[in-house]
Amino acid sequence: MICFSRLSSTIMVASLVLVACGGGGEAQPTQPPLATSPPSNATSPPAAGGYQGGSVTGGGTISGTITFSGTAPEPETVAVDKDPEVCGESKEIVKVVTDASGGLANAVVHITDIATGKPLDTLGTEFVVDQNGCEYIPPVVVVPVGSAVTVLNSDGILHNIHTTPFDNPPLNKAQPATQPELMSDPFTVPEFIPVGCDVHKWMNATIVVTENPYASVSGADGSFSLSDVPAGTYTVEVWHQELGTQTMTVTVEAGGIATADAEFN
Ligand SMILES: [Cu+2]
Repeated sequence: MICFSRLSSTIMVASLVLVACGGGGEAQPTQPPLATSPPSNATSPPAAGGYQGGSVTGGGTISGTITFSGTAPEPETVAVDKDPEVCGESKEIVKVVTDASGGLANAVVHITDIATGKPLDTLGTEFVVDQNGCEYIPPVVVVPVGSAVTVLNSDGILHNIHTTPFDNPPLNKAQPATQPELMSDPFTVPEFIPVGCDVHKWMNATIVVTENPYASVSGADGSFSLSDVPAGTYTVEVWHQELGTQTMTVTVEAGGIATADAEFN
């Protein structure tokens, strides 16, 4: 478990206690404390360059639960000035989504320093974000380098998806009511890309471009799992759009399960 203190929007101090459990053996404390974490709005891409996918024998699993124990920011209510018949009269923007146990949804968990492992296409081959109810569903999409995203328009109204990347080609396309889907260009550089809509200002999503397949988004209960990880010691980053970034060091034993929980507060 990581204990994480959010002191301000730009300064964070983290401490770490990580439990790694190998192959059903005893839990054993590992890992030194973390270094100071980056600011809450910082994002860091997966390791730069050179990932090689192939067969993995005797791999292990990194799994855990991301939780939030602090006081969540009040949902923001935004008046709808376009398409209220589809979007509703107002939108409630919930920036920190948790379940009753504090499980934190929509956090990205990824290994940032892995050079070899399972093939990149184990992440899948089709990546979709839907515009539904004037929201992006899902709000976080993980895409391997070289793949594109299909943008659906279940709303059947005009949307204009507009990404603001640093390194990838931007996507800025009107999608009229009559256009049920469009395709982005392939994403070529690992990066966290903010996504918005020029028609509905509250719409918000993140496209996470990864060069390795060890990237996952926490579910509604905060859980995640990264499978077929070659034995070794890795840096695992947890990113949440509102809560910032934590980093932990995780050791995976052959055939084992390393538990990597993280807590934001
Ligand atoms: Cu829109």
